Amino acid sequence: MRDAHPSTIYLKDYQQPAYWIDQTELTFQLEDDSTLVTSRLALRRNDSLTPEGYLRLDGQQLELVSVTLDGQLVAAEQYQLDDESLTLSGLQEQHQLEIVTRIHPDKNTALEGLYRSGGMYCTQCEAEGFRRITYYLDRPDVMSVFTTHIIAPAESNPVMLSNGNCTHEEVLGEQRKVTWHDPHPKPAYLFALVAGDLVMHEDRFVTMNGREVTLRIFVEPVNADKTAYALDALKRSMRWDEEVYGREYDLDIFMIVAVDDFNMGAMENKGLNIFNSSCVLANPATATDTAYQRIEAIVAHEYFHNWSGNRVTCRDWFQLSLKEGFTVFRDACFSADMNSATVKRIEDANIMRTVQFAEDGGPMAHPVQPDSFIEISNFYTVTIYEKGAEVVGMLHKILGADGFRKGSDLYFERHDGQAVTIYDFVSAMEDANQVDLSLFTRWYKQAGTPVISVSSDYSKAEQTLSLTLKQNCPDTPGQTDKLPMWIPVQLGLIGSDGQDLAVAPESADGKSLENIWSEDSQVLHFTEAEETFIFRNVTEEPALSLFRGFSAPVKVEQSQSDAELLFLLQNDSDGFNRWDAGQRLMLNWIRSAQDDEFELPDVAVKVFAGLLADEELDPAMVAYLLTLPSESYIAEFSEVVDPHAIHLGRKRVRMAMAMALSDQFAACYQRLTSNLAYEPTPEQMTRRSLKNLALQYWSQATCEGLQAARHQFDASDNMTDQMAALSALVLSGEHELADACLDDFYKEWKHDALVVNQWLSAQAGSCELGTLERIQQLLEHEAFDWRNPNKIRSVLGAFANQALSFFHQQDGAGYQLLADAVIRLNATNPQIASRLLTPLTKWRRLTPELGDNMRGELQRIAASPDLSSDVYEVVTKALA
Ligand code: B3K
Ligand code: ZN
Repeated sequence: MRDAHPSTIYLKDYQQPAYWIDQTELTFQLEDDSTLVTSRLALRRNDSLTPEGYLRLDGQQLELVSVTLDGQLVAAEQYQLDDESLTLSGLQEQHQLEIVTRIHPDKNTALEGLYRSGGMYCTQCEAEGFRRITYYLDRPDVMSVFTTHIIAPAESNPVMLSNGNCTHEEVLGEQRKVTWHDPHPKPAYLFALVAGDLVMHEDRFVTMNGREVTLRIFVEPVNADKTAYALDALKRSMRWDEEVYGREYDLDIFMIVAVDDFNMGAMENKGLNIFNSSCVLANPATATDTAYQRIEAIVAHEYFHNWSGNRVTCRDWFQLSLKEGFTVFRDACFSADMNSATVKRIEDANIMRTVQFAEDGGPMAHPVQPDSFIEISNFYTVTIYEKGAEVVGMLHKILGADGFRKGSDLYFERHDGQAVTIYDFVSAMEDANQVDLSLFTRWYKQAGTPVISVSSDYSKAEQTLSLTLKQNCPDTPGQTDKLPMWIPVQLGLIGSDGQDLAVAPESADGKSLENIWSEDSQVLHFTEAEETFIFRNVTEEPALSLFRGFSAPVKVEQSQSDAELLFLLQNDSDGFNRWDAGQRLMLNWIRSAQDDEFELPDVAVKVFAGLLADEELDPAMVAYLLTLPSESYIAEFSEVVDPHAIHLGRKRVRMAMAMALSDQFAACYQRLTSNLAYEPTPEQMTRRSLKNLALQYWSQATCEGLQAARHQFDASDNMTDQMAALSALVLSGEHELADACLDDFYKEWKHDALVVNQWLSAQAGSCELGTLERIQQLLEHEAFDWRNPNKIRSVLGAFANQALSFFHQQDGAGYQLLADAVIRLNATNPQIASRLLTPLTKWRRLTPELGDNMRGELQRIAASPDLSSDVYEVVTKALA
């Protein structure tokens, strides 16, 4: 635990390191209750700085055994040691430094550095975990060539892995020694080690230049039948990165290891990716389609980091979005290519609008390139990742696919093997395309979500449409008076026949066409606080379709009648905006549904019935068009958040849809039910998504629907259908039936941790079943484990983020339960504790009584002893 008031680190204070570490040779002796780490470093003074001759190495929770400089033992009086560092002085230009430390992987519950998960050893070093292994310059701009020796009991560790290529293996009595060498210089955060009793599946990939690469996935023996899909996704990712970015893999072997106890999804360690088992393991009986898609995306994401992150890395952690935003953009394009591009866009916009806009409007709001932080672990956020990806996506839109590729080629060529900044990325884009993107860089510096207000005026006589856009970005902590951003507005004007009209804009301020309009992408460049654009030869008053494809991460204020929205829902040639129009319509209904008698307008029923019967449309797209906005999405579109009113309004509209369209849902369900054996193909997945949505509505409205759900629950041979049926039964409010099925489900699946996690969250995230006693029981259940982040997320994460109306129960007991968990986890796993806190930071948006109760719990956490820097930062910012 760090001291009570950890300090703030500023981007403006960045300085290069005093020394470079050219070579790092590590020896791990894995013993029963501890591990001895010997680190030999080849140090070279950084000549670009005034030589000071002293070196401060980062280190935490380490037992220092010895320090040897150029073969001479250094006495304790000759170095300084504290809880965070080891400092040596009087140094020369070059040295060989050897440091021996002892660490305790068994006792490491924070899951940073070297720890044990089940029977295996594994590491997590990003961002600052390496300093829990040995004293080091634990910063991403220090890139070193690593050689790693692992010595461990042979019997319990038949597998011993590290980065790079395996160069040596020998048996030393009952021990085995394995050596790995990684020729690519890398920062310490990309170091990895794994040892244990694992089984391996192997495949091959031949790169575009004909080199053969060995691919291996290591899992615990019990999961041996769950590796095929990840291997397949890996090969598709490798091919895609060659085809779309010209990037080839650069080692002879690429390994993935599945680990049960892991703080996040996965980690891109060079040549040795480590995955949370939930993000890599799947077979049809245990994993849902959603899990398959998540695996495909995360395998790709971690693989793509090999170039965007590893070969070219970040100079400092303020540049985190350099690798994360770019890599999320890359994995999103990959998923869009593998599945439906429109559906992927809808999913991403949903995350932006529910989670990122909330972060951007709350106490933890920060720019894509933050100026400061207390604890870097708190900055692995939706702003850095998803908003960062949106910003890269806007560059792609502005430059076009070819221009963007020229820019990325130049970026990789210019900076290969370097640790660079976000501006180096933007400069490569500028230089390759000869454009000035300085205005665009405001997206990296200014936090907050711009709000765009739209007004338009059509003149029949002049056949002109004038469109006025205003932008305003609200204040965020530490930032006021924001400057206008460069906002790409992809648009269409739709005639009464549903067809797009030809668009030819002019600037009312006399700007040239090339400065305001990209013909190829139909993008209007909006760059001032307020601008008017004139469209001529518009023969009839068109329907406005703005921000097609979610072309910028902004909020739009535009008044359109329900009739216009229905027209767009039916006719827009842009699938994303069809969905968006439907969501806006549903939001209007949810707000206006005063009682249980609420009914859908007849005209809307006809439109939805038409969608359900339309066999030409992508079924997954239809499923999204008929899905109500989630409660958190609705909350983000509300001035003051009243979770109970939101829940009630949404439930009324859901029932109204279920009742009005029950025959159509039944027919759709029957049409899409098939006897084909389960396959995780896009074709099957899209059909299942609509089939199961239809089942959900149908089972709300009728006994036949409920029976169909029960039947599907009993009869299905795959987890997608079984879980969808279980969720429909839980949602139906038939408690006895739901509980009986939940019991059966647990009996069937209690041996499989990943399935049990789904079972935990199906209950904890349900408002229908929700009582705090149930959450308490789940926390005490034999399947629950406070050391396992997946279990914590499945119960407490689902409870606080999904079951809103009972998390926000009036007396504050839901908040208290979460705060108790945060305080408990603060002592064992600060990263997870801090993540769980997010729902408690939203008190300012709530109705006053709820807000007061929530703030009280934050104050209680703030006053509890020994706060980690992770929890300290979030709590103090939320209360500020
Ligand atoms: N880079 C890792 C995240 C590390 C999180 C450290 N707290 C996974 C990823 O984004 O690919
Ligand atoms: Zn990443």
